[in-house]
Amino acid sequence: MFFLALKQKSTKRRIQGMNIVLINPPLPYDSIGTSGGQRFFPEGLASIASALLHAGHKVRVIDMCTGQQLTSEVCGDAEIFGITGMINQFANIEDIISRLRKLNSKAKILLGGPLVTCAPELIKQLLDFDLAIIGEGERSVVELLQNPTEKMVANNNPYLLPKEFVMPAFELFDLRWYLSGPTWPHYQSVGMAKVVGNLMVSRGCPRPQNCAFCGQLFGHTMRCKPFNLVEGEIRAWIDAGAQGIRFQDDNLCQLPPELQELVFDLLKKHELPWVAHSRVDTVSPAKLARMREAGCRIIYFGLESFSDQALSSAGKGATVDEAKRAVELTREAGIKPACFFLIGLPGETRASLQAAVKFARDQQILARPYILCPIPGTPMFERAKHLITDLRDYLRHCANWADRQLADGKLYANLTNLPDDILLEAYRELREL
Ligand code: B12
Repeated sequence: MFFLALKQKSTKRRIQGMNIVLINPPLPYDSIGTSGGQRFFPEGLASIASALLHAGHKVRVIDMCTGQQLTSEVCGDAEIFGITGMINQFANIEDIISRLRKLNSKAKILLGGPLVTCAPELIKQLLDFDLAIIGEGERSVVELLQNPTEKMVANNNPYLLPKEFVMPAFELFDLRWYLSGPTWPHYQSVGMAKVVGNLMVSRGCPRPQNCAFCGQLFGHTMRCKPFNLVEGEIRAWIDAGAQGIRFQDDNLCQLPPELQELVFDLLKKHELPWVAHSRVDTVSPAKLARMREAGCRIIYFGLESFSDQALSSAGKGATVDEAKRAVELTREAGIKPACFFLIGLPGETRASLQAAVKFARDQQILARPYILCPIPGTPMFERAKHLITDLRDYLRHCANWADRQLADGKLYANLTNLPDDILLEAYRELREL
Protein backbone atom coordinates (compact mmCIF):
# COMPACT_ATOMS: atom_id res chain seq x y z
CA MET A 1 0.00 0.00 0.00
CA PHE A 2 2.78 2.36 0.98
CA PHE A 3 4.65 1.45 -2.19
CA LEU A 4 1.54 2.18 -4.24
CA ALA A 5 1.09 5.56 -2.59
CA LEU A 6 4.66 6.44 -3.41
CA LYS A 7 4.18 5.40 -7.00
CA GLN A 8 1.05 7.49 -7.37
CA LYS A 9 2.80 10.45 -5.86
CA SER A 10 5.74 10.10 -8.21
CA THR A 11 3.46 9.86 -11.26
CA LYS A 12 1.66 13.00 -10.13
CA ARG A 13 4.98 14.73 -9.62
CA ARG A 14 6.07 13.79 -13.11
CA ILE A 15 2.98 15.36 -14.63
CA GLN A 16 3.17 18.55 -12.59
CA GLY A 17 6.91 18.83 -12.71
CA MET A 18 9.08 20.25 -9.99
CA ASN A 19 10.53 23.68 -9.70
CA ILE A 20 14.28 23.22 -10.15
CA VAL A 21 17.10 25.75 -10.08
CA LEU A 22 20.45 24.59 -11.49
CA ILE A 23 23.56 26.40 -10.33
CA ASN A 24 27.08 26.65 -11.75
CA PRO A 25 29.29 28.06 -8.96
CA PRO A 26 31.86 30.71 -9.87
CA LEU A 27 35.10 29.30 -11.28
CA PRO A 28 37.95 30.61 -9.19
CA TYR A 29 40.24 32.74 -11.26
CA ASP A 30 43.60 31.06 -11.73
CA SER A 31 45.92 33.02 -13.92
CA ILE A 32 47.06 30.06 -15.99
CA GLY A 33 44.24 27.49 -16.01
CA THR A 34 41.32 29.77 -16.50
CA SER A 35 43.69 32.30 -18.04
CA GLY A 36 42.37 35.69 -17.32
CA GLY A 37 38.70 34.86 -17.28
CA GLN A 38 38.36 32.43 -20.19
CA ARG A 39 34.68 31.56 -20.55
CA PHE A 40 33.40 27.99 -20.69
CA PHE A 41 29.90 26.88 -21.49
CA PRO A 42 28.86 24.37 -18.77
CA GLU A 43 27.81 21.56 -21.07
CA GLY A 44 27.17 19.13 -18.20
CA LEU A 45 24.70 21.41 -16.44
CA ALA A 46 23.03 22.27 -19.76
CA SER A 47 22.55 18.55 -20.50
CA ILE A 48 21.02 17.98 -17.07
CA ALA A 49 18.72 20.96 -17.68
CA SER A 50 17.66 19.45 -20.99
CA ALA A 51 16.86 16.04 -19.47
CA LEU A 52 14.82 17.67 -16.70
CA LEU A 53 12.88 19.87 -19.13
CA HIS A 54 12.04 16.84 -21.23
CA ALA A 55 10.77 15.09 -18.11
CA GLY A 56 8.32 17.95 -17.56
CA HIS A 57 10.08 19.91 -14.83
CA LYS A 58 10.38 23.67 -14.63
CA VAL A 59 14.07 24.53 -14.86
CA ARG A 60 15.94 27.75 -14.34
CA VAL A 61 19.71 28.21 -14.43
CA ILE A 62 21.97 30.47 -12.41
CA ASP A 63 25.42 30.42 -13.99
CA MET A 64 27.37 32.35 -11.40
CA CYS A 65 30.41 32.38 -13.72
CA THR A 66 28.48 34.92 -15.79
CA GLY A 67 27.87 37.13 -12.77
CA GLN A 68 24.32 35.88 -12.13
CA GLN A 69 23.45 35.85 -8.43
CA LEU A 70 21.38 33.72 -6.08
CA THR A 71 18.32 35.91 -5.63
CA SER A 72 15.30 35.23 -3.46
CA GLU A 73 13.17 35.89 -6.54
CA VAL A 74 14.62 32.87 -8.37
CA CYS A 75 15.51 30.72 -5.37
CA GLY A 76 12.55 31.44 -3.09
CA ASP A 77 10.07 28.99 -4.59
CA ALA A 78 12.51 26.30 -5.79
CA GLU A 79 11.90 22.73 -4.67
CA ILE A 80 15.30 21.46 -5.76
CA PHE A 81 18.65 23.21 -6.12
CA GLY A 82 20.97 21.28 -8.42
CA ILE A 83 24.60 22.31 -8.06
CA THR A 84 27.48 21.25 -10.29
CA GLY A 85 31.20 21.62 -9.66
CA MET A 86 34.79 20.51 -9.94
CA ILE A 87 37.33 20.22 -7.16
CA ASN A 88 38.46 23.83 -7.56
CA GLN A 89 34.88 25.00 -6.94
CA PHE A 90 34.69 23.29 -3.52
CA ALA A 91 34.93 26.46 -1.44
CA ASN A 92 32.35 28.21 -3.61
CA ILE A 93 29.97 25.25 -3.34
CA GLU A 94 30.35 25.30 0.44
CA ASP A 95 29.43 28.97 0.49
CA ILE A 96 26.52 28.59 -1.95
CA ILE A 97 24.98 25.76 0.07
CA SER A 98 24.97 27.81 3.24
CA ARG A 99 23.40 30.76 1.42
CA LEU A 100 20.74 28.56 -0.18
CA ARG A 101 19.79 27.06 3.19
CA LYS A 102 19.07 30.59 4.40
CA LEU A 103 17.27 31.69 1.25
CA ASN A 104 15.01 28.65 1.09
CA SER A 105 15.20 26.07 3.85
CA LYS A 106 12.50 23.84 2.37
CA ALA A 107 14.22 23.02 -0.92
CA LYS A 108 16.42 19.95 -1.27
CA ILE A 109 19.99 20.38 -2.36
CA LEU A 110 21.20 18.02 -5.09
CA LEU A 111 24.88 17.82 -5.91
CA GLY A 112 26.28 16.49 -9.19
CA GLY A 113 29.42 16.79 -11.31
CA PRO A 114 33.09 15.88 -11.02
CA LEU A 115 33.63 16.89 -7.37
CA VAL A 116 31.03 14.62 -5.80
CA THR A 117 31.62 11.90 -8.40
CA CYS A 118 35.30 11.48 -7.61
CA ALA A 119 34.87 10.69 -3.90
CA PRO A 120 31.19 10.67 -2.86
CA GLU A 121 31.68 9.38 0.67
CA LEU A 122 34.38 11.91 1.53
CA ILE A 123 32.46 14.81 0.02
CA LYS A 124 29.31 13.75 1.87
CA GLN A 125 31.13 14.29 5.15
CA LEU A 126 32.13 17.81 4.18
CA LEU A 127 29.15 19.30 2.37
CA ASP A 128 25.58 19.67 3.56
CA PHE A 129 23.58 18.30 0.61
CA ASP A 130 20.47 16.10 0.57
CA LEU A 131 20.83 14.22 -2.70
CA ALA A 132 23.62 13.43 -5.10
CA ILE A 133 24.07 12.02 -8.56
CA ILE A 134 27.35 10.26 -9.10
CA GLY A 135 28.59 10.18 -12.67
CA GLU A 136 26.59 11.00 -15.77
CA GLY A 137 23.29 12.41 -14.71
CA GLU A 138 20.85 12.78 -17.59
CA ARG A 139 18.89 9.64 -16.85
CA SER A 140 19.57 9.14 -13.19
CA VAL A 141 18.49 12.65 -12.21
CA VAL A 142 15.09 12.11 -13.80
CA GLU A 143 14.69 8.77 -12.00
CA LEU A 144 15.84 10.26 -8.70
CA LEU A 145 13.38 13.14 -8.83
CA GLN A 146 10.49 10.76 -9.32
CA ASN A 147 11.14 9.75 -5.74
CA PRO A 148 13.70 12.05 -4.16
CA THR A 149 14.18 10.11 -0.92
CA GLU A 150 17.48 8.44 -1.67
CA LYS A 151 20.58 10.28 -0.70
CA MET A 152 23.05 9.14 -3.32
CA VAL A 153 22.39 7.68 -6.72
CA ALA A 154 25.36 6.19 -8.50
CA ASN A 155 25.01 5.35 -12.11
CA ASN A 156 27.54 2.59 -12.46
CA ASN A 157 24.36 0.73 -13.29
CA PRO A 158 24.17 0.70 -17.12
CA TYR A 159 20.41 1.07 -16.82
CA LEU A 160 20.97 4.58 -15.54
CA LEU A 161 23.49 5.67 -18.15
CA PRO A 162 22.02 8.09 -20.66
CA LYS A 163 20.08 6.05 -23.22
CA GLU A 164 20.91 8.66 -25.72
CA PHE A 165 22.65 11.99 -25.65
CA VAL A 166 20.44 15.04 -25.41
CA MET A 167 20.90 18.46 -26.95
CA PRO A 168 22.08 20.78 -24.16
CA ALA A 169 19.34 23.25 -23.18
CA PHE A 170 21.04 26.17 -24.96
CA GLU A 171 17.86 28.20 -24.64
CA LEU A 172 18.43 28.63 -20.89
CA PHE A 173 21.85 30.21 -21.42
CA ASP A 174 23.04 33.41 -23.06
CA LEU A 175 25.47 31.81 -25.51
CA ARG A 176 26.81 35.18 -26.57
CA TRP A 177 28.25 35.68 -23.09
CA TYR A 178 30.42 32.58 -23.46
CA LEU A 179 31.59 33.89 -26.82
CA SER A 180 32.72 37.22 -25.47
CA GLY A 181 35.51 38.11 -23.08
CA PRO A 182 39.22 37.56 -23.42
CA THR A 183 40.80 34.78 -25.47
CA TRP A 184 44.12 33.12 -24.96
CA PRO A 185 46.81 35.22 -26.66
CA HIS A 186 48.24 32.12 -28.31
CA TYR A 187 45.04 31.67 -30.31
CA GLN A 188 45.86 34.70 -32.40
CA SER A 189 49.32 33.45 -33.32
CA VAL A 190 47.88 30.42 -35.11
CA GLY A 191 44.86 32.02 -36.73
CA MET A 192 42.45 30.52 -34.25
CA ALA A 193 39.22 32.50 -33.98
CA LYS A 194 38.75 34.70 -30.94
CA VAL A 195 35.13 33.79 -30.58
CA VAL A 196 34.84 30.09 -29.79
CA GLY A 197 32.15 27.73 -28.59
CA ASN A 198 33.00 24.57 -26.67
CA LEU A 199 31.59 21.07 -26.95
CA MET A 200 32.31 17.39 -26.50
CA VAL A 201 31.61 14.82 -29.21
CA SER A 202 32.49 11.83 -27.05
CA ARG A 203 32.57 10.75 -23.43
CA GLY A 204 34.95 8.24 -21.90
CA CYS A 205 38.68 7.75 -22.23
CA PRO A 206 39.33 4.66 -24.36
CA ARG A 207 42.52 3.83 -22.50
CA PRO A 208 42.01 0.69 -20.38
CA GLN A 209 43.76 1.99 -17.26
CA ASN A 210 43.41 5.15 -15.23
CA CYS A 211 46.19 7.68 -15.12
CA ALA A 212 46.84 7.92 -11.38
CA PHE A 213 46.21 11.68 -11.28
CA CYS A 214 43.08 11.81 -13.46
CA GLY A 215 39.70 12.60 -11.91
CA GLN A 216 37.96 10.84 -14.78
CA LEU A 217 34.23 10.36 -14.54
CA PHE A 218 33.11 8.85 -17.81
CA GLY A 219 34.86 5.47 -17.57
CA HIS A 220 36.85 3.73 -20.26
CA THR A 221 34.21 3.01 -22.84
CA MET A 222 34.17 5.77 -25.39
CA ARG A 223 30.64 6.80 -26.34
CA CYS A 224 29.95 9.30 -29.12
CA LYS A 225 27.11 11.63 -29.81
CA PRO A 226 25.28 10.88 -33.05
CA PHE A 227 26.32 13.14 -35.90
CA ASN A 228 23.00 14.98 -36.08
CA LEU A 229 23.43 16.08 -32.47
CA VAL A 230 27.00 17.27 -33.04
CA GLU A 231 25.76 19.14 -36.11
CA GLY A 232 22.94 20.71 -34.10
CA GLU A 233 25.32 21.86 -31.38
CA ILE A 234 27.79 23.33 -33.85
CA ARG A 235 24.90 25.05 -35.63
CA ALA A 236 23.74 26.55 -32.31
CA TRP A 237 27.22 27.96 -31.70
CA ILE A 238 27.45 29.37 -35.25
CA ASP A 239 24.04 31.01 -34.86
CA ALA A 240 25.22 32.61 -31.62
CA GLY A 241 28.24 34.07 -33.46
CA ALA A 242 30.99 31.50 -32.86
CA GLN A 243 33.85 31.59 -35.33
CA GLY A 244 35.72 28.61 -33.94
CA ILE A 245 35.27 25.50 -31.80
CA ARG A 246 37.12 24.18 -28.78
CA PHE A 247 36.58 20.44 -28.47
CA GLN A 248 36.78 19.24 -24.87
CA ASP A 249 36.89 15.49 -25.60
CA ASP A 250 39.58 13.57 -23.75
CA ASN A 251 40.87 12.39 -27.12
CA LEU A 252 39.28 13.68 -30.30
CA CYS A 253 41.78 11.66 -32.36
CA GLN A 254 40.03 8.45 -31.43
CA LEU A 255 36.57 9.07 -32.83
CA PRO A 256 35.24 6.21 -34.96
CA PRO A 257 36.35 6.93 -38.58
CA GLU A 258 32.86 7.37 -39.99
CA LEU A 259 31.83 9.96 -37.39
CA GLN A 260 35.22 11.64 -37.59
CA GLU A 261 34.81 12.16 -41.33
CA LEU A 262 31.33 13.63 -40.95
CA VAL A 263 32.45 16.02 -38.21
CA PHE A 264 35.59 17.07 -40.07
CA ASP A 265 33.63 17.69 -43.29
CA LEU A 266 31.16 19.83 -41.38
CA LEU A 267 33.91 21.94 -39.80
CA LYS A 268 35.54 22.36 -43.18
CA LYS A 269 32.28 23.34 -44.83
CA HIS A 270 31.76 26.09 -42.28
CA GLU A 271 35.44 27.09 -42.39
CA LEU A 272 35.57 26.88 -38.62
CA PRO A 273 39.04 26.72 -37.11
CA TRP A 274 39.21 24.45 -34.06
CA VAL A 275 41.39 23.06 -31.27
CA ALA A 276 41.30 19.65 -29.58
CA HIS A 277 43.05 17.36 -27.08
CA SER A 278 44.87 14.13 -27.89
CA ARG A 279 47.05 11.49 -26.35
CA VAL A 280 50.57 11.44 -27.78
CA ASP A 281 50.29 7.83 -28.93
CA THR A 282 47.15 8.19 -31.04
CA VAL A 283 48.32 10.56 -33.76
CA SER A 284 49.68 9.58 -37.17
CA PRO A 285 50.83 11.68 -40.14
CA ALA A 286 47.71 10.75 -42.13
CA LYS A 287 45.35 11.61 -39.27
CA LEU A 288 47.12 14.90 -38.56
CA ALA A 289 47.03 15.89 -42.24
CA ARG A 290 43.29 15.25 -42.28
CA MET A 291 42.83 17.27 -39.08
CA ARG A 292 44.77 20.19 -40.51
CA GLU A 293 42.75 20.10 -43.69
CA ALA A 294 39.58 20.20 -41.58
CA GLY A 295 40.74 23.38 -39.83
CA CYS A 296 42.57 22.11 -36.73
CA ARG A 297 44.90 24.81 -35.39
CA ILE A 298 46.15 23.51 -32.04
CA ILE A 299 46.37 20.05 -30.48
CA TYR A 300 46.85 19.90 -26.71
CA PHE A 301 48.82 16.86 -25.58
CA GLY A 302 49.17 15.64 -22.01
CA LEU A 303 52.97 15.29 -21.95
CA GLU A 304 53.00 15.63 -18.16
CA SER A 305 56.71 14.89 -17.62
CA PHE A 306 60.06 14.32 -19.28
CA SER A 307 60.82 11.43 -16.94
CA ASP A 308 59.82 7.99 -18.20
CA GLN A 309 59.90 6.82 -14.62
CA ALA A 310 57.43 9.50 -13.54
CA LEU A 311 55.19 8.72 -16.52
CA SER A 312 55.21 5.03 -15.79
CA SER A 313 54.63 5.44 -12.07
CA ALA A 314 51.63 7.67 -12.88
CA GLY A 315 50.26 4.97 -15.21
CA LYS A 316 50.34 7.34 -18.17
CA GLY A 317 51.05 4.57 -20.66
CA ALA A 318 53.15 6.77 -22.96
CA THR A 319 56.85 7.59 -23.14
CA VAL A 320 58.91 10.72 -23.56
CA ASP A 321 59.98 9.55 -27.03
CA GLU A 322 56.36 9.12 -28.07
CA ALA A 323 55.65 12.62 -26.81
CA LYS A 324 58.54 14.13 -28.77
CA ARG A 325 57.44 12.32 -31.91
CA ALA A 326 53.83 13.50 -31.54
CA VAL A 327 55.02 17.09 -31.21
CA GLU A 328 57.23 16.75 -34.28
CA LEU A 329 54.52 15.14 -36.41
CA THR A 330 51.99 17.76 -35.35
CA ARG A 331 54.26 20.59 -36.31
CA GLU A 332 55.06 18.92 -39.64
CA ALA A 333 51.35 18.71 -40.34
CA GLY A 334 51.04 22.48 -39.86
CA ILE A 335 49.26 22.29 -36.51
CA LYS A 336 50.57 24.02 -33.40
CA PRO A 337 51.46 21.54 -30.63
CA ALA A 338 50.51 22.61 -27.11
CA CYS A 339 51.69 20.57 -24.15
CA PHE A 340 50.35 20.13 -20.64
CA PHE A 341 53.06 19.51 -18.04
CA LEU A 342 52.18 18.16 -14.63
CA ILE A 343 54.83 19.41 -12.25
CA GLY A 344 55.32 17.25 -9.17
CA LEU A 345 54.74 13.67 -10.29
CA PRO A 346 56.62 11.11 -8.17
CA GLY A 347 59.83 10.15 -9.99
CA GLU A 348 60.52 13.62 -11.40
CA THR A 349 64.19 14.64 -11.22
CA ARG A 350 66.15 17.86 -11.71
CA ALA A 351 67.35 16.53 -15.05
CA SER A 352 63.84 15.66 -16.26
CA LEU A 353 62.54 19.09 -15.27
CA GLN A 354 65.38 20.78 -17.11
CA ALA A 355 64.78 18.57 -20.14
CA ALA A 356 61.11 19.57 -20.16
CA VAL A 357 61.91 23.28 -20.03
CA LYS A 358 64.60 22.94 -22.70
CA PHE A 359 62.30 20.98 -25.00
CA ALA A 360 59.48 23.46 -24.60
CA ARG A 361 61.85 26.35 -25.28
CA ASP A 362 63.70 24.80 -28.24
CA GLN A 363 60.58 23.49 -29.90
CA GLN A 364 58.61 26.66 -29.24
CA ILE A 365 55.59 24.66 -28.23
CA LEU A 366 52.76 26.22 -26.29
CA ALA A 367 53.55 25.12 -22.75
CA ARG A 368 50.65 24.74 -20.33
CA PRO A 369 52.10 23.74 -16.96
CA TYR A 370 50.03 22.61 -13.98
CA ILE A 371 51.09 21.75 -10.47
CA LEU A 372 49.97 18.27 -9.46
CA CYS A 373 46.77 18.49 -7.44
CA PRO A 374 45.92 15.05 -6.04
CA ILE A 375 42.17 14.62 -6.54
CA PRO A 376 40.24 12.64 -3.90
CA GLY A 377 39.30 9.24 -5.23
CA THR A 378 42.40 8.93 -7.44
CA PRO A 379 45.45 6.72 -6.70
CA MET A 380 47.53 9.91 -6.55
CA PHE A 381 45.40 11.15 -3.67
CA GLU A 382 46.07 7.92 -1.78
CA ARG A 383 49.79 8.57 -2.23
CA ALA A 384 49.39 12.13 -0.96
CA LYS A 385 47.11 11.35 1.98
CA HIS A 386 49.87 11.46 4.57
CA LEU A 387 50.51 15.09 3.61
CA ILE A 388 46.88 16.17 4.01
CA THR A 389 46.00 16.78 7.62
CA ASP A 390 42.74 18.66 7.11
CA LEU A 391 40.74 17.61 4.04
CA ARG A 392 38.36 20.59 4.13
CA ASP A 393 41.25 23.00 4.25
CA TYR A 394 43.00 21.11 1.45
CA LEU A 395 39.93 21.24 -0.80
CA ARG A 396 39.48 24.94 -0.12
CA HIS A 397 43.04 25.46 -1.31
CA CYS A 398 42.25 23.72 -4.59
CA ALA A 399 40.83 27.02 -5.78
CA ASN A 400 43.70 29.02 -7.31
CA TRP A 401 45.92 26.01 -6.61
CA ALA A 402 48.96 27.13 -8.62
CA ASP A 403 48.77 30.85 -7.87
CA ARG A 404 48.55 30.20 -4.13
CA GLN A 405 51.57 27.94 -4.10
CA LEU A 406 53.58 30.38 -6.16
CA ALA A 407 52.66 33.15 -3.75
CA ASP A 408 53.44 30.97 -0.69
CA GLY A 409 56.68 29.74 -2.24
CA LYS A 410 55.85 26.16 -1.23
CA LEU A 411 54.01 23.14 -2.56
CA TYR A 412 50.99 21.71 -0.75
CA ALA A 413 51.48 18.11 -1.92
CA ASN A 414 55.04 17.48 -3.01
CA LEU A 415 55.34 13.78 -3.86
CA THR A 416 58.83 14.01 -5.36
CA ASN A 417 62.25 13.86 -3.75
CA LEU A 418 62.97 17.39 -4.94
CA PRO A 419 62.74 20.59 -2.90
CA ASP A 420 59.68 22.78 -3.49
CA ASP A 421 61.63 25.67 -4.97
CA ILE A 422 63.09 23.54 -7.78
CA LEU A 423 59.63 22.41 -8.80
CA LEU A 424 58.15 25.88 -8.53
CA GLU A 425 60.99 27.29 -10.60
CA ALA A 426 60.37 24.77 -13.41
CA TYR A 427 56.66 25.56 -13.25
CA ARG A 428 57.41 29.28 -13.49
CA GLU A 429 59.80 28.84 -16.39
CA LEU A 430 57.31 26.78 -18.38
CA ARG A 431 54.57 29.22 -17.66
CA GLU A 432 56.61 32.13 -18.91
CA LEU A 433 57.36 30.54 -22.27
C1 B12 B 1 36.19 22.09 -19.84
C2 B12 B 1 36.94 21.66 -18.61
C3 B12 B 1 37.41 22.66 -17.77
C4 B12 B 1 37.15 24.14 -17.99
C5 B12 B 1 35.84 24.63 -17.39
C6 B12 B 1 34.87 23.59 -16.94
C7 B12 B 1 33.53 24.15 -16.57
N1 B12 B 1 33.12 24.00 -15.34
O1 B12 B 1 32.85 24.73 -17.34
C8 B12 B 1 38.38 24.79 -17.30
C9 B12 B 1 39.48 25.00 -18.32
C10 B12 B 1 38.12 26.09 -16.58
C11 B12 B 1 38.80 23.68 -16.38
C12 B12 B 1 39.71 23.89 -15.38
C13 B12 B 1 40.16 22.88 -14.55
N2 B12 B 1 39.75 21.60 -14.55
CO1 B12 B 1 38.65 20.89 -15.85
N3 B12 B 1 37.82 19.91 -17.27
C14 B12 B 1 37.16 20.29 -18.31
C15 B12 B 1 36.80 19.05 -19.16
C16 B12 B 1 37.86 18.90 -20.24
C17 B12 B 1 35.43 19.04 -19.81
C18 B12 B 1 34.27 19.38 -18.88
C19 B12 B 1 32.98 19.16 -19.59
O2 B12 B 1 32.45 20.04 -20.22
N4 B12 B 1 32.46 17.94 -19.56
C20 B12 B 1 31.28 17.55 -20.27
C21 B12 B 1 30.07 17.42 -19.38
C22 B12 B 1 28.94 16.76 -20.18
O3 B12 B 1 30.37 16.61 -18.28
P1 B12 B 1 30.14 17.07 -16.76
O4 B12 B 1 30.28 18.53 -16.63
O5 B12 B 1 31.00 16.23 -15.90
O6 B12 B 1 28.62 16.71 -16.47
C23 B12 B 1 28.08 15.42 -16.33
C24 B12 B 1 28.17 14.82 -14.93
O7 B12 B 1 29.27 15.26 -14.19
C25 B12 B 1 26.86 15.14 -14.28
N5 B12 B 1 26.65 16.46 -13.70
C26 B12 B 1 27.39 17.57 -13.84
N6 B12 B 1 26.84 18.58 -13.17
C27 B12 B 1 25.73 18.15 -12.60
C28 B12 B 1 24.81 18.80 -11.80
C29 B12 B 1 23.71 18.10 -11.32
C30 B12 B 1 22.72 18.81 -10.47
C31 B12 B 1 23.56 16.73 -11.64
C32 B12 B 1 22.41 16.00 -11.15
C33 B12 B 1 24.51 16.07 -12.44
C34 B12 B 1 25.59 16.78 -12.91
O8 B12 B 1 25.98 14.99 -15.37
C35 B12 B 1 26.59 15.60 -16.53
C36 B12 B 1 26.07 14.97 -17.77
O9 B12 B 1 26.24 13.57 -17.76
C37 B12 B 1 36.88 17.93 -18.08
C38 B12 B 1 37.25 16.56 -18.61
C39 B12 B 1 36.06 15.68 -18.83
N7 B12 B 1 36.30 14.56 -19.45
O10 B12 B 1 34.94 15.98 -18.45
C40 B12 B 1 37.93 18.48 -17.10
C41 B12 B 1 37.73 18.20 -15.62
C42 B12 B 1 36.29 18.48 -15.26
N8 B12 B 1 38.61 19.24 -14.96
C43 B12 B 1 39.16 18.83 -13.95
C44 B12 B 1 40.06 19.60 -13.18
C45 B12 B 1 40.72 18.93 -11.99
C46 B12 B 1 40.32 20.92 -13.50
C47 B12 B 1 41.22 21.84 -12.71
C48 B12 B 1 40.63 22.12 -11.33
C49 B12 B 1 42.66 21.37 -12.58
C50 B12 B 1 43.28 20.90 -13.80
N9 B12 B 1 44.48 20.49 -13.67
O11 B12 B 1 42.74 20.85 -14.88
C51 B12 B 1 41.26 23.11 -13.59
C52 B12 B 1 41.25 24.41 -12.84
C53 B12 B 1 42.64 24.85 -12.65
C54 B12 B 1 42.84 26.17 -13.21
N10 B12 B 1 44.07 26.51 -13.11
O12 B12 B 1 41.99 26.85 -13.72
C55 B12 B 1 38.82 17.40 -13.62
C56 B12 B 1 37.76 17.35 -12.49
C57 B12 B 1 38.17 16.45 -11.37
C58 B12 B 1 37.27 16.65 -10.18
N11 B12 B 1 36.88 15.54 -9.62
O13 B12 B 1 36.94 17.73 -9.78
C59 B12 B 1 38.30 16.87 -15.01
C60 B12 B 1 37.26 15.76 -14.92
C61 B12 B 1 39.57 16.42 -15.78
C62 B12 B 1 40.13 15.13 -15.26
N12 B12 B 1 39.94 14.06 -15.97
O14 B12 B 1 40.77 15.08 -14.21
N13 B12 B 1 38.25 22.49 -16.73
